[in-house]
Amino acid sequence: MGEYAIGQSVTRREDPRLLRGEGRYLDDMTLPRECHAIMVRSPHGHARIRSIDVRAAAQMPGVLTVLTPDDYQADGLGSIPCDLPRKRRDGGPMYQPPRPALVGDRVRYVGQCVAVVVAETVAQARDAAERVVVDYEPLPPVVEAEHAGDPGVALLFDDAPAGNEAIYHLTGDAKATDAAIARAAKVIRQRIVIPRITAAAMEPRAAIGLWDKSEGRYTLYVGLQRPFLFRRNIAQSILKVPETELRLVTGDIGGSFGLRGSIFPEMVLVLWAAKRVGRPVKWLADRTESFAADDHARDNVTDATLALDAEGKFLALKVKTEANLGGVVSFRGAGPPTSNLGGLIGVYKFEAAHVEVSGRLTNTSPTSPYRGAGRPEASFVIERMIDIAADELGIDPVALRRKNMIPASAMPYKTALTFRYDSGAFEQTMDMALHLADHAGYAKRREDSKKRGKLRGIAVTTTIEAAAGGEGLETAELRFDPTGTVQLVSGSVSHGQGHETTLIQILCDRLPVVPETVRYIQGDTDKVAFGVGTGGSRTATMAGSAVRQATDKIVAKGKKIAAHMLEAAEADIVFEGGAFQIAGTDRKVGFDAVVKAAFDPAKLPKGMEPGLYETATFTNDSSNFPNGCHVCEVEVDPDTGQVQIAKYAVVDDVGTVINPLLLDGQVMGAVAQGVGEALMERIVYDEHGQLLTGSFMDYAMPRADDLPSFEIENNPVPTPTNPLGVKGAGEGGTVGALPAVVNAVVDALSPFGVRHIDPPLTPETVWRAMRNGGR
Ligand code: MCN
Repeated sequence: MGEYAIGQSVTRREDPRLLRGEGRYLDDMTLPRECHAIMVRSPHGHARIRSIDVRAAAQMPGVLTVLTPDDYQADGLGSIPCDLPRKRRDGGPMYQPPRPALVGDRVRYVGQCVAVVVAETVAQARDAAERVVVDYEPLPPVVEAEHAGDPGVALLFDDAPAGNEAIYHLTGDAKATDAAIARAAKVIRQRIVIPRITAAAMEPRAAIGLWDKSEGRYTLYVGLQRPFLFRRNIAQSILKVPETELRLVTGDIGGSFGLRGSIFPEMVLVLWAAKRVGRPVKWLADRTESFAADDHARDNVTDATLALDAEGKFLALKVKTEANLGGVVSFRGAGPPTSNLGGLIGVYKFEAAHVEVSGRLTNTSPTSPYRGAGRPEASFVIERMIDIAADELGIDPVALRRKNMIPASAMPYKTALTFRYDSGAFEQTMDMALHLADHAGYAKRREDSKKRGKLRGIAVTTTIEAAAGGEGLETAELRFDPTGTVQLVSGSVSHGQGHETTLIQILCDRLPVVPETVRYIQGDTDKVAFGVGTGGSRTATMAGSAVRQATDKIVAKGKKIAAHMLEAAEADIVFEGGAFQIAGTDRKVGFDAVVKAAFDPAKLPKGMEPGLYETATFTNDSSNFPNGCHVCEVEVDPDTGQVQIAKYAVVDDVGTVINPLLLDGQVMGAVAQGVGEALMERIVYDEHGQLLTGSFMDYAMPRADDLPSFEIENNPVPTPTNPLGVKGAGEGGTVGALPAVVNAVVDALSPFGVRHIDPPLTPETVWRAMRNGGR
């Protein structure tokens, strides 16, 4: 308690060792007798494989084995599934193409694994990989979802549905939406293109596979988000062994952002190769390999229609999206285009909404969730459409938002599109943001910019997203020692969010343990009984509530023990100030004494099991809805098109704030990712399916000097959907930043007649927009 409690800005326990270089990332691990794998990857976007000849490679120095698709098939290994089933156009199950970890018939994107070479050293494996001869017959590729169904475009798989459409998803009320559009006074239509981006985590993807002959089981060391989901799928669907024959272990993770939420072929290949060669097999991607072979994200084209009445009241939103799934449907690939569509109508009242999504296969790397996973795309559409509408109707964009906002008094509120908002004070949050950003002083700042020859623009955008939904459980376990120290075991996995600090704060908020002595355990399927993991901004909600539940169980058992020690009735015992006390008296026993007694059968009530270890599984049946308001000001250089973010303010409602310092870090990092997406990041394939952005020379990442000093405040409205009142916080910044930055730039360019520009707003794009009015 005290300093280490909910609401305190405790500095991260993780940081000292990470900053001293004492972290244990994947590449820091070396196992005895370890050898190395290099993947032979497709250089073609689309090609038939005529033959694979590994004879020369197998003779190279240091080579232990070269494994091919035929070996894969002969060993009976399975296909990597898609874990989020959806539907296809005829209503049947979505099309799930086969996805063996090595492909032998036809490659469908640059970087797809065709063979794996295992050698004593990385250099030897790399040399040998260059001697693997694959005879390819190039085929015409398609790289854009919009064109995947064009006449003459081949199906990527012989049994794929027409138009390469693997997923067809509908939501909302089509009839009511069309009726509202038909009677609207004003109808705004806009095509919006959200480019393909990539996570580019600090430590590229890596994996070590181990086969322990004496135990008769596999161990996979890998950075991941969901240990048990991975274990089940890899064991059952791919290796075809019982779950107990696979252990997954993760150490420190150099960033994930959704990337490590997918099962990748390389994970399977190192396990398989380890069994084949009888030694641990390590694989570490280099950066260029990551650009090609990591799952990418976003990449969709949306046609949006916003209908308003004569007073500017929103009536309906209609959205049709073509989403690019890539060359196969990834493990979580069906999620982003279909899972967060409720966000399309934001924090606003609508009569009706309707969404139609086509998910199409193309000759590009598979797409997967990336920070926000559908949420920034949704927020971008609505917030862009509102600014266009405000411009066309001549209404102030803040006033238009205010007019249509769902009032706090309407909570809980069932929206016109799937979501049921539990709580939130959207208008108050916007007003706080306007104040924080000194919105009133904007006109003067714009004049100052003008004097310096710069164009200034401002945007006020709101955000809302679903957090902690879907996989509705998480676990926590508290294992006390007789001396009062404790191990906190979490089913979740941190990739840099600071879970160790956060969850120990929740523990210490309730129990008087010494924070420094708490040992935190995560990410090892042998040490953790079960859990779900991290994603969808769920940990503070789910793992946090599980820790709270586990502390409640400790208090409940402690009361029984204390009652026995104090010779009082259990009902008379209260737990206050870190001690168990007989209510209304000064007779009490300290927490430490109760812990000690818990391990001494002689001190326990008759029939009580000794020990003090409690597990808790928290379940929820609904998401919570973190929301906020971003105010962004940009300065544009009219000569070069260079955009500078001049000012950025955020007010967030993430419910109860567990750690304001860590929350600020989450918001800043997330906004930075949104800024990158808005201004500079873009994965590009040419018409031959070749990847043109294969390094940081071609793919721009935001750096510190691209960002201003952020102004951040909170407007916490605790959610009733969990015992802590917390809402998710890990993604809101990214969700809000994409529309905030783009809207601000469009505002700055409005004197040129620019109505819309698709990101990324590189200097060239902005410069051209100024010259041709955005067309
Ligand atoms: N927090 C808080 N109060 C709240 C909610 C959260 O103080 N009401 C703080 C806590 O410190 C908590 C952190 O924010 O540890 C994030 O909590 P939460 O929103 O529950 O999100 P998760 O921990 O489940 O993290 C997932 C989220 C997602 S989906 C992506 S993607 C993402 C992100 O977090 N990837 C990250 N942040 C990341 N940060 C780092 N450093 N690395 C990543 O890969």
